[in-house]
Amino acid sequence: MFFFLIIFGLLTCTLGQKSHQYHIISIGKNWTEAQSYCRATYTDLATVNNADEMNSLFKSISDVSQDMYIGLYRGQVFRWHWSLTDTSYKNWKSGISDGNQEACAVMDGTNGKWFIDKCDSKRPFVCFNATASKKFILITDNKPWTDAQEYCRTFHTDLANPKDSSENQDVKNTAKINVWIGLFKDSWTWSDQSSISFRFWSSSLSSSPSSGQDCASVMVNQTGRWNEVQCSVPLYFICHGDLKSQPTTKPMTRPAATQNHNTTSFAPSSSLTPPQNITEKKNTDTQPTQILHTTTNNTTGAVKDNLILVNENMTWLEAVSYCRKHHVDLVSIHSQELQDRTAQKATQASTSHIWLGLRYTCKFNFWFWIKNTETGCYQNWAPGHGPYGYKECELSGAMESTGGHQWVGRPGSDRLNFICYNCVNCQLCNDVF
Ligand SMILES: *[C@@H]1O[C@H](CO)[C@@H](O)[C@H](O)[C@H]1NC(C)=O
Ligand SMILES: *[C@@H]1O[C@H](CO)[C@@H](O)[C@H](O)[C@H]1NC(C)=O
Ligand SMILES: *[C@@H]1O[C@H](CO)[C@@H](O)[C@H](O)[C@H]1NC(C)=O
Ligand SMILES: *[C@@H]1O[C@H](CO)[C@@H](O)[C@H](O)[C@H]1NC(C)=O
Ligand SMILES: *[C@@H]1O[C@H](CO)[C@@H](O)[C@H](O)[C@H]1NC(C)=O
Ligand SMILES: CC(=O)N[C@H]1CO[C@H](CO)[C@@H](O)[C@@H]1O
Repeated sequence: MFFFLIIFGLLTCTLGQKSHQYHIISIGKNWTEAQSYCRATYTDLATVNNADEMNSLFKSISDVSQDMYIGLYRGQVFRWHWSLTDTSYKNWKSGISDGNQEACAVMDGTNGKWFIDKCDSKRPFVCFNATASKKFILITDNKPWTDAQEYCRTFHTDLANPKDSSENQDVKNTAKINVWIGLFKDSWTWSDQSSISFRFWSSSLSSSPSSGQDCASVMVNQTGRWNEVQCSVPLYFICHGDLKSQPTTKPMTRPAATQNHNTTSFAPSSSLTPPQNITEKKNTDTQPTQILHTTTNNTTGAVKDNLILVNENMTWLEAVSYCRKHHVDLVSIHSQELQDRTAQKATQASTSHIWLGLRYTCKFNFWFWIKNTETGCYQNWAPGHGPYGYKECELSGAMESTGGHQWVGRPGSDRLNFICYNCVNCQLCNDVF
């Protein structure tokens, strides 16, 4: 029963960096209900900044069977956006009348000034290629603006996006005729009011706006391309941001006593016989039933349900023995994602706290996870607990079953419910734990 811990990884934490987290909620809701749900539980309905984010989001939802809402809806006010990246540079012809309606921008090939045209007019265009030695390429086929954008995104990077007068001059010299550039005006607005210009519409959408289709969904059968749908249709949806009521955490610092040790050993008592007739709760989450948390880097396959709440009151050592006998181990939390899933299970415990695989060692004066990985940096201590908090020998880590689900130190002899983990898909286990 002896095992070794690599303490080094646990203590070299880079704190404060959080990846852009998406959460797929597989419950059908209309758009406004979905927005309320995301705002109550996370930050908001999802925003997508660029094609890379969209592609990795799409990879992580490849096993979801229904279309999903994102946070984009048709607003009242039309605003100019760049197809690729927003820049503040402007070079409009004087006297342009700019109504509150859809429009696209044309560059005058004789002087480089911009003017407005209907987006379905057919014109030649200039693409931008980030990897080519010649950045701007003239395409002389006449196309509507969206088809021109699609062409440039397929064969190059995007439509030309001059960010200053020198680049504008380059585009003009490339074109010499009137051409579309990557500037368009629409009324689509993000739920969190961010001004992100990125759009990922399906090319099969009709160009005339269909009445009442004022919300955007991700189409699973079209590699994540967006569709215009009626906001009253119940769909699955995507939220972003951290789970709410997640307090900020203090850094775990390396205590002086450990400077010369980067491994130690810990042996739970092997003489304990786990109690018999244990009742377990598997997959019994009732609210909301089918939440599937997923992050952009495709760990979805492994994370579905490998956490088991054991509704039995045991000491910390009994809990460790129980989990090792029946599953793999007591849960160790190395990420926000795992914290969220553990917290969700914990709400069904009958005790105020649940044991985690977290133990304090008097000998070296620090806290450690019994299952450690190099990636673990996440922590969620309640004030007065953890590395800066109250300490005594035989202290073990527990999570609050409700509220902020913060971690506290409790005497290992307390009797609490606990959460074990299983390897559902062992190939991916190292990604998760
Ligand atoms: C433009 O970039 C793409 C990659 O995005 C590359 O495959 C292609 O060859 C480039 N085109 C030209 C004309 O250089
Ligand atoms: C793709 O999904 C959309 C929206 O759900 C649906 O209208 C369309 O028929 C589907 N297309 C195919 C080829 O399955
Ligand atoms: C969504 O449903 C709620 C009632 O559950 C309703 O009040 C609201 O108007 C609906 N939203 C849309 C956009 O249909
Ligand atoms: C997933 O993302 C987390 C946080 O960004 C990272 O620590 C982890 O290594 C990633 N896993 C994979 C399989 O890429
Ligand atoms: C465990 O302890 C809690 C709180 O003391 C109690 O409500 C619950 O009934 C106990 N469960 C068992 C199985 O003894
Ligand atoms: C698109 C993609 O890479 N999806 C993968 C996500 O992970 C699961 C589980 O390993 C794979 O089966 C998918 O192919």
